[in-house]
Amino acid sequence: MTTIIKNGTIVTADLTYKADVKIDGGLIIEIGPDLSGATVLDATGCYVMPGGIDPHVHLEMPFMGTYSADDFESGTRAALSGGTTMVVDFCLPEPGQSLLDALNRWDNKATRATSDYAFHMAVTWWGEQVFNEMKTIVQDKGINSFKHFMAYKGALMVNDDEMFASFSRCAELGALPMVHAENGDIVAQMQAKLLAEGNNGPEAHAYSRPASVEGEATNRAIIIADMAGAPLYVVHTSCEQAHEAIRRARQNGMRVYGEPLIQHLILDESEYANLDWVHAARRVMSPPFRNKQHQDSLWAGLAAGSLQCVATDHCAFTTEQKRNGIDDFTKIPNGTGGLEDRLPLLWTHGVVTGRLTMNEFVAVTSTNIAKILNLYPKKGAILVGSDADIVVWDPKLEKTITAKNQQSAIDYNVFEGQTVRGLPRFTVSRGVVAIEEGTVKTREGHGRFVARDPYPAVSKALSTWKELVAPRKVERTGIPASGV
Ligand code: DUC
Ligand code: ZN
Ligand code: ZN
Ligand code: ZN
Repeated sequence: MTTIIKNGTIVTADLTYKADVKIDGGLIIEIGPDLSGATVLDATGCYVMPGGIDPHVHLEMPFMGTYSADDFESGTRAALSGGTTMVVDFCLPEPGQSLLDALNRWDNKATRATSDYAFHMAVTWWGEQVFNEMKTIVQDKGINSFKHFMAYKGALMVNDDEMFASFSRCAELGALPMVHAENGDIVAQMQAKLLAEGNNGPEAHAYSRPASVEGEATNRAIIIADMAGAPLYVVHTSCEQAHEAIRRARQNGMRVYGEPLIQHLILDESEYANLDWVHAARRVMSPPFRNKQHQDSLWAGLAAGSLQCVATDHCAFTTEQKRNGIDDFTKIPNGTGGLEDRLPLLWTHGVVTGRLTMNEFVAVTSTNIAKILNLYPKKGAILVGSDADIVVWDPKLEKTITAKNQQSAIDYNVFEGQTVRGLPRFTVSRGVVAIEEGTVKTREGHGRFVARDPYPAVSKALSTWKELVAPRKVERTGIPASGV
């Protein structure tokens, strides 16, 4: 049964042209003018783009004494509603726990996914078992990226020697280390000080994690990766200091990637000054929202190519869950949603305003991350042989974002009241129509795990520092006798 996407304009990361797309068996089998087939999806007036890939989500994540509220079913349903056809979640072993045991749990949760998905593995502790299991994870389990938390002291955080050991192992295996870059030691002290001084409200969350703390950790992780001969992916890059470190590293020839979130691009620190505790607490996430200068830096980085991907860090908690921190901001579960709104918001604030071209939009929502995670051209492309993960994007469709008709399981939306222009007319997941003009047709369990191979190239460090760390013993003659 073939499907034709007809009369649309194909937009990829590098081309814009008119053509039809023919789909069979979940794959794109032909691209060209005047194609015909059994089922026709009318794309007149629309852009036909690779479906979005969100490289950073936490579905049913055990965190801060609770679980994030969207599971793989509601989370991927939200994703597809907004034109995202693949998500990458983080498998989180507890400190001391086997990576393979944790992966079993994640495999079970993900059977409910309605879109395709992959995993990053978190390294939350270090030891011989982790060292050994990393090889199995890369070579047998189709996971080629490892996340390290430099914050969340006493829970998920790893220290510098653990990171250096793990990054070095990544370099050997052809895997990509990733970091949540915030100095967790300083954050912990700042939190204690603020609480002791009576600052227990959600605004103190932002005071405890300023931009410099993120900039320091980003710099540190870059140097550790460089010394280990590994590339580095910095998740949720939210400020100029972190962006600057990434720019500088790239200029030095390092493969370092930065990922702004749609939340940081659109929302700012004034949210935490809201007099309504609930309003502010719902927006508590790490890193926190920043000011306009930081936002401008992130937008500039996306246009200039010094930042590569826009993600969500979708980690949604209900108001009831947020209330856990009513007397103590450090107990407010960290996280916000965004899976359904990422593409429409980035189109509205990026493409409609002229800050991004349509091709740059495709690059930062899909193609770049497909290349970075070694998913390309199975994902992130409109090419013959690629998976038919496609969004038929209608630039004239409008809506006002509201929790009343969102797919996410939570009771609010941090973008409530924002009007977006540009929405999916169809979202197609491996050839199957999942969303049609706002009607949800997703199928629980349709999603498949996408295995990723290790990278052949990543262990070749490119840094200008490299020669300084290649040891060469100096052979000396004339060693003086003792007593001289
Ligand atoms: N930040 C959040 O806000 N939530 C999940 C984890 C994280 O790093
Ligand atoms: Zn994080
Ligand atoms: Zn409010
Ligand atoms: Zn995260």
